Amino acid sequence: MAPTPPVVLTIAGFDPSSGAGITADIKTIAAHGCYGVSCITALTVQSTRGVLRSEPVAPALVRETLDELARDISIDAVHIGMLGNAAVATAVAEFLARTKPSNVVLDPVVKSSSGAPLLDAKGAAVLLEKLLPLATVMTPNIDEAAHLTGLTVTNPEQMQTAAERLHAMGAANVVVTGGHLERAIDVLGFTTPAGKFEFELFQSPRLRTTSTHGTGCAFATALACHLALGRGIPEAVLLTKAYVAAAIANAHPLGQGNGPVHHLYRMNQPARLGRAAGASDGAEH
Ligand code: PXL
Repeated sequence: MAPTPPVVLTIAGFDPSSGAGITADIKTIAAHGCYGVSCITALTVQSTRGVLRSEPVAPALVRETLDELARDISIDAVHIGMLGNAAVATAVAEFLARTKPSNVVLDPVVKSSSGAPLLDAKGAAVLLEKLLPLATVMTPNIDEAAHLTGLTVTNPEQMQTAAERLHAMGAANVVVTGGHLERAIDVLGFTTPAGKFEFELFQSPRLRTTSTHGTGCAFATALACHLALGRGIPEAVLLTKAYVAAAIANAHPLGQGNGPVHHLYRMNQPARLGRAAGASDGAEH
């Protein structure tokens, strides 16, 4: 019998164009050789051209879905994306407090890249008060880091200050992603085994493309997969950054707006020569 892969639970919204949200997350999880289970927090009406509207799911449905999944399946990591409103965010926070899963990646989704609100103001307060202390790692982009801390965040020094502030607010580890800076720079603030909060900078050339829909979701979900696979946080961030860069670089044009990244780009890559027969096609990054 084949061994059971690590199970990653994604709690997020539904994007019908599958660039972001639940269906995109399932692709990312599959790309990492993990098994994905999911809980939808909100439906959105959107395409590559942007979000037209969103409708949160009843909080009781979220609570019951999460409880039933956790009763049935052992979950190795949780990814949290769009939450929609305070009631859903509270249901998710209560689930985490009740079941204490290891490896919780919190992507504090506040707005879509086209500017549509994906979390209301009360929801943002619940995220900061209840979810942030329960997260293993939080993955704000520079706009989300600025929104949540009230700081100006436009360069690596300010990204570090924002990470420090979010850590002081209760987040154990924080990656501030800066994909749209001149160079794609991510700043990781992480708690060492000795309890010190240290920083590491990850840099790569910025990719000039419009195929960027879903980069935040892909980043946070890939990070959850690497944690589920047992990797430490700095290594997990390094591999996650490489995965997202390759998913952007291998994207195909789709739609009239910002097209999706190619979550499953590895399926199009020829098998490497010289690999041992029967070697697993595992997800190295
Ligand atoms: O990228 C943020 C995001 C997250 N989740 C869902 C989304 C979006 C952006 O559009 O639709 C469901």
